[in-house]
Amino acid sequence: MGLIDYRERIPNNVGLSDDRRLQRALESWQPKFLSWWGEMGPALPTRDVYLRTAVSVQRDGWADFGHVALPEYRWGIFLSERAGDRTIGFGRHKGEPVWQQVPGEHRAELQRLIVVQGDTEPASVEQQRHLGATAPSLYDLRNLFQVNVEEGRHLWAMVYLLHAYFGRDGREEAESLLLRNSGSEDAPRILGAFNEPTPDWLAFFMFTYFTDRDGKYQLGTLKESAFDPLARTCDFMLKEEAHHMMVGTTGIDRVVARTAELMREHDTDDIAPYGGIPLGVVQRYLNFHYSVSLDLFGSETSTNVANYFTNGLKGRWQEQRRKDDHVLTEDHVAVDAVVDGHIAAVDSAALVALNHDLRGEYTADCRGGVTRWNRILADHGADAVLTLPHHGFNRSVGAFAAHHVAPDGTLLSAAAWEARRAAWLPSDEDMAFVASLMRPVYEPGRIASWVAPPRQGINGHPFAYEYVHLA
Ligand code: BYC
Repeated sequence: MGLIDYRERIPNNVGLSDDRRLQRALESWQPKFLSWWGEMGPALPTRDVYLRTAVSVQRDGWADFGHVALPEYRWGIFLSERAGDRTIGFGRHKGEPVWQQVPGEHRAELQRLIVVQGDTEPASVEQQRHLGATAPSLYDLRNLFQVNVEEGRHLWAMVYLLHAYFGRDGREEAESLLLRNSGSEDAPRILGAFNEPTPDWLAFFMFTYFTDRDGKYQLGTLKESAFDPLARTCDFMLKEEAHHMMVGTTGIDRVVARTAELMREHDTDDIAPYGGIPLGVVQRYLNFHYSVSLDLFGSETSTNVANYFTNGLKGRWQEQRRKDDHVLTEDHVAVDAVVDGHIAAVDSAALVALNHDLRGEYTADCRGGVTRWNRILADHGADAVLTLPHHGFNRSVGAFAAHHVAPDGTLLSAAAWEARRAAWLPSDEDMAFVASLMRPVYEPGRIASWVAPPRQGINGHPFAYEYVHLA
């Protein structure tokens, strides 16, 4: 990078221009990041895109809008400012001052958590690489790129922590984050959902609703961490995460609204001939993305999570609002498991059940989405409803991984489950049909047949604004 103005090129509030060691680490990593972005980032050539860039953590600084050429996006490094003397809120170090450096005894676990988090960010960019070729509108295309550059920035956020606090091991891990790839046979991404393809825009909206929402909850637990730089980094990332979930929530809203509109107009559920996505297909996509995202919470009972909590590395969702001792050594909770061929609530120590606790918060949030989509259906006069499948359905991680659970929670034999697969999960025909609808619409103000336009544009601009200039 040569002689550069770090505040200008890499907006930051970590004193980068005065930190030679960090500059050197980033100078060697940044060209590799840019070459990864070129190879694995958005494939559609564009001249510029109307994007927001975080240029400071002040109220008006974290969302600076303008048309930007994608490779010139300024991926910055920001930690939320924290007022006062923060103390550790949970676990055996509760009440002690938070850590500004990594304690030797927790180094390996903290590094692992940061690497797992960091690995998901570039993975999602890779998964979404080809979606630009089939965007339903310029507005949606812009949102895709906004999500992509911010996932890129979240990668920078984790790489900053690895470079600044984990020495040589951290630098090596930062390089490896660019070497694993989504879906790769030899070097896949770490977590399952990040190796699944995102082949079409319905999958993208489901991913940004369900999988990004796991991100919200995991970041929410890391923002409680006793390791203050991690806590403050995650707190700032959550601001950006909110937009990604808005893309998912309103994306599915708009698909459901269009589907319901076509059902009413043609008085049939079979709206495929009219260029809409039948509700059954939407339900099967929902089933898939929800169940794959549940796997991201790990096993219902896990000694890893008990250790993370006890050692102060990872808290609970809204830890401060919990009305208990924040240590949990004496507490017990009921966790679902399969016992003697039935799903039953089994007593578990609360500490090992913290993945289950977080998953419960997440599920309650997801129910809000389903209620919202059902209201849209009802408003259009449709009696059909969408539902969230049982948490045991289609699981590869945890207590239900070895079982076959129907979306309604019935335990089945493997053969009975397989016989119903196409009714519950997207079939090859579903995917081929959705793929057939995916044709790009790049004229400002126009939109594809299968999705309703948004209620509002971005940053006060109308839907018809030229959000993207293609190359
Ligand atoms: N796939 O004790 P267990 C986001 C591994 S998304 C593959 O049950 P634990 C985003 C696990 O690593 C948020 N492997 O679980 C969204 C462990 O391996 P080791 C990402 C899995 O450790 C959209 C073993 O199985 N952030 O930000 O209690 C776009 C036993 O695990 C999976 C985080 O996840 C899986 N699904 O919890 C962009 C936060 N699940 O250690 C971004 C950081 C588990 O025995 N990560 N395994 O080799 C964590 O807190 C925890 O690692 C997990 C797992 C919650 C993932």
